[in-house]
Formats: sequence, structure tokens, C-alpha cells
Amino acid sequence: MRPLIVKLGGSVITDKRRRFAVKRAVLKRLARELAAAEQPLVVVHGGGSFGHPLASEYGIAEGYRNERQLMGFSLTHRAMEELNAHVIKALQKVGMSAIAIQPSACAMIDDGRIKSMELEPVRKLLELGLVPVLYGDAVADRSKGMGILSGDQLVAYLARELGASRVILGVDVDGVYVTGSKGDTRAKLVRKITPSDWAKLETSFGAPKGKDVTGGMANKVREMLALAERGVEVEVVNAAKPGILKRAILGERGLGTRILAR
Ligand code: IP8
Repeated sequence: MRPLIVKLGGSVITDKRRRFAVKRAVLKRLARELAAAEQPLVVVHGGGSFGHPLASEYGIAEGYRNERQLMGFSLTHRAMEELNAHVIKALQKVGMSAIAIQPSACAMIDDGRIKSMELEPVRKLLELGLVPVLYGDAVADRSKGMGILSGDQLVAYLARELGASRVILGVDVDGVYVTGSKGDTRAKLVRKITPSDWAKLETSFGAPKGKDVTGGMANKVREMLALAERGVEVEVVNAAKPGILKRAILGERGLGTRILAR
């Protein structure tokens, strides 16, 4: 059976205003919602207040330039491992056999993009019935020395390589918002995005908020459009609202923003 890939956004499971702050109650609820999945499941989570502030402070995404970044790389990865441990424990508590997969140990990027990744263990563990849990991470970069692999790029890559049936991105808003045309600054929720309307919509995105080193919502949509073009259905839903992620997992469509080939 083709797997379902679910991303838990960093802003959903952590408090972005405080470093290393997990939203425990939210994570507990999301674990229960994930447990409703009736097909093989891969979970990916973002960095939130664990990964982004450190990655930004040490300029990890810009590549290796000075020795100080080595400690930054080490700290960023360690922070992500800590957040990952919280996610794994929450999933185990609801009876899910979650297994952490460390991206920095099996993925190689080049100028920020995944070039290779050892996925044989992930495939086998999925087949056995385990739930692999991956995360955005500090990883080795062939040309730049080091970089940040976003959870979104990871989701797109895994979906392609594992032949996912569907991707659900859980964020802390109702979907993808754009600002209106000329002077109309009100944000509008877009229900569906296809490659052909993206050129027009792309200009309506502001810069990512806060310390996000991986490009925010516009980058998310870009990664997902490439996936949609390959025939994988994607939906961005509000995982901060109780029950929405579960309904999406159980097959409901149209709860947020759908990203489709056409
Ligand atoms: O939050 C980035 O992952 P994302 C992870 O999915 C780090 O963009 C280490 C900043």
C-alpha cells in the first residue's frame, strides 16, 4: 500500500516565540489524530523554535565559512534531535511504533538540494509497520560544506521516492494565504493552487516571518507544486485546529489549500 506522508509544521508543535518550547498539549492531540491513519504513514516535522533560531544564528544555510559554524551545526542538529524525541514519545504514548530517522546521517545535499538519500531502511521499516519520523536537519552539503535541509524538501523527496499516495502538510493557519492585487493588503485564503496559477500568486507572498531559514510558505508551495506535477495530491491544512488533521488523514479533501497538477 502506498504511504501517506504527513508533515507537522514547526509552528504547530513549538512555540516560535520561545526557544526550545514544545506545545505539549498540541503534540499530544496531534499524536492521537495521527493514530487514526489507516495506511502506512511517514511523519516529518519542522524545526520551529528548536532548529531555526540556531541555524540562523550560525548561518548554517549559507554554507561553511568559519570554524564557529561547526558548533552551530552540532547544536542545530542536537536541538532537532531533542524536538524529534518529543514527537517520538508522543506517538509511542498513543500506541504508534515510531522510529526516528536522522536525515543528517543518510541525506546528502548539493547547494541546498537533496542529491542522494539512503532510504532502504525506511522502506523496510515501513513495510514492517513502523512509522518513520524524519525532520528538517543540518546536513552535509557537497559544494557548500553544510546546509539546512527543510522538512518540506524532505517531504517532497520522500513522497517521490516512496511513491506516496498523498501528502498532508499541517500548518498553524487555514491554508495558503495571499494578499490581494494592487494595494489590497487583506490576506485571502486560496483553496487550490496549480502550476499554472502559481506565477501570478507567487508575487503575492511576503518574506517569511521571524527566523525561518528555509523560506516559509512560498517555499513550501514551490516544493509541493513540483510534487503535484508528478501526480501526488497535496493539501495544506490547519493542524492547530483540533480534528482537522485527522479528517484529512481519513480522506476528507478541501479542508485547507489543495496543491494539484491541474
Ligand atoms: O522547519 C528546518 O526545517 P523546516 C529545520 O521544515 C532546521 O523548514 C534545522 C532549521
